Amino acid sequence: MKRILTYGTFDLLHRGHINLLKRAKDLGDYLIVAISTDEFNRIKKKKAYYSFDDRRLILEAIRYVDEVIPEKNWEQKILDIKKYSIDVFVMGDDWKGKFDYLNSYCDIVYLPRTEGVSTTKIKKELFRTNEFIE
Ligand code: C2G
Repeated sequence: MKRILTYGTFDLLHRGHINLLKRAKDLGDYLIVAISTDEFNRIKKKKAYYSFDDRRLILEAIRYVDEVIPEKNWEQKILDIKKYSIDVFVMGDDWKGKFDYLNSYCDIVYLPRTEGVSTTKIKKELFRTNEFIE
């Protein structure tokens, strides 16, 4: 059984996230997603709208996702790869090269990001439309 691992905040879930998760799952048989905790998002300087528990509930409901674990720090990836016997580490290519140091532990795959959608873009558009609600 080929085991896949990916990391992310996955806030305000959108088609870019789903495309990533689908393609990651297509690379193997079992997909583990490490979701950034609220505390780690503060370190990443990312403010998630949904709490870790909400994001975990949402990710666990996705057909491509087999298991969700917490991402608490930048340093846990090697331990996770060993602990979960990971064959392939997957990230969107906005991270291209950043995790090549893991290639002595498993295969590394960077998948093209889905253009035209992002959580930041969603938040900006919501904020802008809100301005015009009477
Ligand atoms: N993604 C994508 N296309 C988009 C937006 C996101 O393919 N339009 C991918 C990202 O490349 C990432 C995953 O979806 O692989 C999750 O995106 P984020 O939640 O923004 O993840 P990030 O905050 O970059 O966290 O240790 C790694 C970090 O936790 C990654």
